[in-house]
Amino acid sequence: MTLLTRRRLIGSLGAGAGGLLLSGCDRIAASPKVQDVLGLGEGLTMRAQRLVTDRTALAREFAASDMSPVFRTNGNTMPASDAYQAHAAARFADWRLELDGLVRRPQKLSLAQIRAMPARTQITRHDCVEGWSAIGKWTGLPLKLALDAAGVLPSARYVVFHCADDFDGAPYYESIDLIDAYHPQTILAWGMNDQLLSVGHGAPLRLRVERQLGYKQAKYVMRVEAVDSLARIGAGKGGYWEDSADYQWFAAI
Ligand SMILES: Nc1nc2c(c(=O)[nH]1)N[C@H]1C(S)=C(S)[C@@H](COP(=O)(O)O)O[C@H]1N2
Ligand SMILES: [Mo]
Repeated sequence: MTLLTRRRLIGSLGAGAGGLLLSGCDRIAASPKVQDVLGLGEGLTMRAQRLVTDRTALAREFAASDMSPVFRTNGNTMPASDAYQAHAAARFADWRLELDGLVRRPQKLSLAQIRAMPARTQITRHDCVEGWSAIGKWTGLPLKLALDAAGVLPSARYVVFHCADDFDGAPYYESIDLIDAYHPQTILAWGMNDQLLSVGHGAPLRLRVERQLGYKQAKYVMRVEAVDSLARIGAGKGGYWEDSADYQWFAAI
């Protein structure tokens, strides 16, 4: 279901319930009790709307002149695995992004195929919990298009990003819910600041989920998996830092 239909659904549910009550009978609607109920309904609808609106609002986008002269790297800057390093040496020519889990049509996409798909470019601010920020330009495939190509099943609730790197043998991974997955600014970025994404910044593909903090921006994404629960992934909290240092899973900014 698209965000638009979701929003319409909530809107029409609210209008439907109100409409039913109002069209019923003026005499009943005039009684204080019924007015309470109507008031409550309206409040709930508004709160539901606001929740949805907040989740779908766009992160601020900046002008080229706002871009940081230096965008530092953080966390892992070169996955240790031989397989990754062989792919990097070959400029990811034989590398494939896997897209599987709760999907109708599992995909294996080459970097060339991904770059041939429609791309979005956005200049946004990256905020790391360690206390630094940087404004950079990201270009990549809207995650929605990748998910639509695979046909996400109705039972899916989250999207997991499996990365090539690890910390002491624990693989880096991250996850987001479907609202963030279908958000228009959520992209699998292959370009940064008008260049191909460097290894330090997560080549060949890294997640940009612009409404959330730095550690959610998974680098070295090898596999995208649609799941119905995060319980069986890693230690079950939805991400490497969530599992190992109790970072918040929902790291909205
Ligand atoms: N795979 C992977 N993704 C990662 C990390 C990491 O160590 N490994 N570090 C995270 C953190 S804490 C931050 S702030 C950003 C840093 O991205 P950058 O190196 O492009 O600045 O990547 C995030 N994504
Ligand atoms: Mo970070």
